[in-house]
Amino acid sequence: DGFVHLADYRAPAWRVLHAGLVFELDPAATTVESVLSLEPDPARPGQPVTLDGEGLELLAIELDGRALGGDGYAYDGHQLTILDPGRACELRTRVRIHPDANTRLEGLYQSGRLLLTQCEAQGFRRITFMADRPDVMPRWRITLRAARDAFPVLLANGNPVSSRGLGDGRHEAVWENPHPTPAYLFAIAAGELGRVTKTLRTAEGREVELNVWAEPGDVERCRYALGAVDRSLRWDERRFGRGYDLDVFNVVAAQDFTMGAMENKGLNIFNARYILADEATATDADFLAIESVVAHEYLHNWSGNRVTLRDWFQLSLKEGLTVFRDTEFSSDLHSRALKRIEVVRLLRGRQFAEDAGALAHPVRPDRYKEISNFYTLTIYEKGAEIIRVLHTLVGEDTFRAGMDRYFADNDGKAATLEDFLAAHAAASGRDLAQFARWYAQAGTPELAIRADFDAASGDYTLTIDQHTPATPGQPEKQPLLIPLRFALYDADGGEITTPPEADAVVREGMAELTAARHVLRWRGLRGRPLPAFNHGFAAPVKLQVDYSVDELARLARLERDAFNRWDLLQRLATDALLGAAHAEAATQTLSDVLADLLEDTSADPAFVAECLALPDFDTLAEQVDEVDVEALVGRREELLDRLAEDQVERLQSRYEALADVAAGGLDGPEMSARALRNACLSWLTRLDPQAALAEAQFAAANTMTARLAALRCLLHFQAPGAEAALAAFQQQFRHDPLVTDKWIALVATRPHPEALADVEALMASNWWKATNPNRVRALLGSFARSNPLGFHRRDGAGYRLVATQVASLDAINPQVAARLLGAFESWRRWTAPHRGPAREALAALEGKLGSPDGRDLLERLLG
Ligand code: BAL
Ligand code: ZN
Repeated sequence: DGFVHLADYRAPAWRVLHAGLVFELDPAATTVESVLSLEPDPARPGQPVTLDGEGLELLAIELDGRALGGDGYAYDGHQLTILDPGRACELRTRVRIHPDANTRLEGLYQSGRLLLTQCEAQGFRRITFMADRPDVMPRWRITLRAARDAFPVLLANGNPVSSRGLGDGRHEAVWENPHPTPAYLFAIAAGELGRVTKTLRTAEGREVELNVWAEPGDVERCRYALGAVDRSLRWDERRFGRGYDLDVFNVVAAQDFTMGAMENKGLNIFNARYILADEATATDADFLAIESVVAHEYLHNWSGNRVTLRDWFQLSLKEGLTVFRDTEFSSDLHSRALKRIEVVRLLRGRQFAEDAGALAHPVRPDRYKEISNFYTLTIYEKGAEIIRVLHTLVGEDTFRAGMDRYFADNDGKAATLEDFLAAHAAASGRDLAQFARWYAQAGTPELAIRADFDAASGDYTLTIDQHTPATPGQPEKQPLLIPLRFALYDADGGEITTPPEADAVVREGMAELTAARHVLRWRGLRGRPLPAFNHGFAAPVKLQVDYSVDELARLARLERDAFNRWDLLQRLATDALLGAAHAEAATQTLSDVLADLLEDTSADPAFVAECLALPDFDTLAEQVDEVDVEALVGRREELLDRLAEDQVERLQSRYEALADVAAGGLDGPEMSARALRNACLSWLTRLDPQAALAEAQFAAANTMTARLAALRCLLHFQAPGAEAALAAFQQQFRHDPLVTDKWIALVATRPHPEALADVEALMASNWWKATNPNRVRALLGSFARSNPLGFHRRDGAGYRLVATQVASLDAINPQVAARLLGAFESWRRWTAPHRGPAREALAALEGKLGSPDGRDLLERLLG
């Protein structure tokens, strides 16, 4: 049926104990000589050796020193099969590959003047033959040879062993990776690279050299990333007791890279946007993203590399866990509340939509056609939320004990989610069978909570119904184990701490929901209490609780949990936009609370800025049955206009007062000041685009954070100075692809149907580079995902543009194309005038996509 099924998993019949590779590097034609030490599984005798190899030009093949003739092997362009040798043996092959023709950016490819690799998930088979599956984990010796002038630096996984000149202007470097490592973690990087470096001693006493490499002109912009590597290493020692295990840790920045970054053993390769930064070219958000992605990749060294995956169905075992770990890292180093807000915005805006749309899938799928299509928000972000649920249930100490056990029991192995749960079950003494359903069931659970108060008896009852909607292939759902935090406030604002009578385990303000319905009952209360739920968003669910506007306003003052205070404002804004009955009251209350916040100079300005940021279009769209794009955008703009009018003096005063702190520097208060200042600027420009405030900020800016925010205001509110500012910005940064991506994304997201023409003009210009994933995402990704008025034009031109580009990108880089196609995931919920053109644009793609990635996605979108 074209699917790979989890149930069909078989251990490999042959293991690869050691891989010795020799590369003769050349962009046009690289040869790879490979010696694989193969060993049969004694339990499965008589099996042929089958190795993956995608489109390789086979030059030579020998088994145990003897050339194999045509009857000894078969190669069909995808798989190499060798008749059962009947014993452990050594297979030597030589192949030729063509990095300069590799626009997929999988396997070995050229980026500028560098040669680089990307192997996860199945790129290694494009380099040479291998059992390209994560449960085959050889040790590696990698020899790189190349012309010294073009490729002075030669990097590979593991530790450097030796280097020497070869005469003829060529040289050689040998690397050894002593840890059993699957092929998806293989990496090399070669070319003219400079570095920033630092040597440190780990807690276990190992001297480690940390290097961050980039093309020579970019080296100075690697310093922040180097610091982030250092902080990540120390944090993993402290918080998880995990040390680093090689003599070097290398990171390389690449301008052409499909993913964000890649955790290859000892040699992380990064999209340059998650490495290169200084205050003149990177925003505060960029700095924080860099730190978190650096941490993510570093932390994979244990959660992913030392303990790897048995098969790709377990992808979230490393990705969800590592997102949980990098999120904890950022929360420990900066503001936990702000990090939570950032994550929840992503969940509600994007992951919930994915989990409710045509592409919904469980965190552990049970079948796939193309694994590349499963590097999703569900695998990553929902996967991390599930780990957080476990953490909430068992607490930090028991969680740490479970992690210690998981690492100890599975070190050097290829593990499953069952191994992970077994370790945590043992450490906590809990049965995690019901918890495991989180991995099997797609869809966002909904909790509907009804409150009843009997004034005569003082009995107060909360009835909590749990429901998970149907998703593709999963019509029926079972109840999940959900930890629901709650608090009850009495009339004086005090917290009622008496535990309820309950048909669920209840402790310290948390109920463990396990059934479709639970009832919590308090007796003899003096008045109707005010309940609050899900503090810190401990459970990744949708809550349905009826609150009056007065109750929301009271809660906004009572709740101490910063996340919940922010969330109440989101709720007020949502009611103002979608809650017909009390929309006006909600608007007024929201405005009053925002006024208090803007006047509260003791509150973290970044937190105030988050409160000013209303739920985005995606988050709102996720909460209505049918998405009327123009109406939703229109209502949101009206609300913003109204709120801005109410606050104009406070906005002006905060904008001015924060100017000095915001002027520069990367400390928390400085970033916070810029966040609020830019939020104020946006609201003030909205009110009066003619005022020269944004123009002045643009002209005076000495950080990219201030400059880009001003440019955004000018462009999006179509202010008088917009064109001149854009031209100046383009000119100033024309040699910097990452900064160029920034203005391109601003043009592509101008909230107007006419933005389409600007996108088309850019595609016809020299700025367009279809082979560069960052450029494609900046222009088309931003347009499709973050410009509702442009993408959803009534005439269907937005859909046609994106679909047409998906077809041509599919032939260049299928993963980038497939990701773009995902912008249609919710198309069935769009109103009829949009649904028709969307369906037509998708149908027009049938027969036009050559890649399995694109075909799989299109089939699911139309299915
Ligand atoms: N493993 C792919 C990139 C990442 O998640 O780190
Ligand atoms: Zn990852």
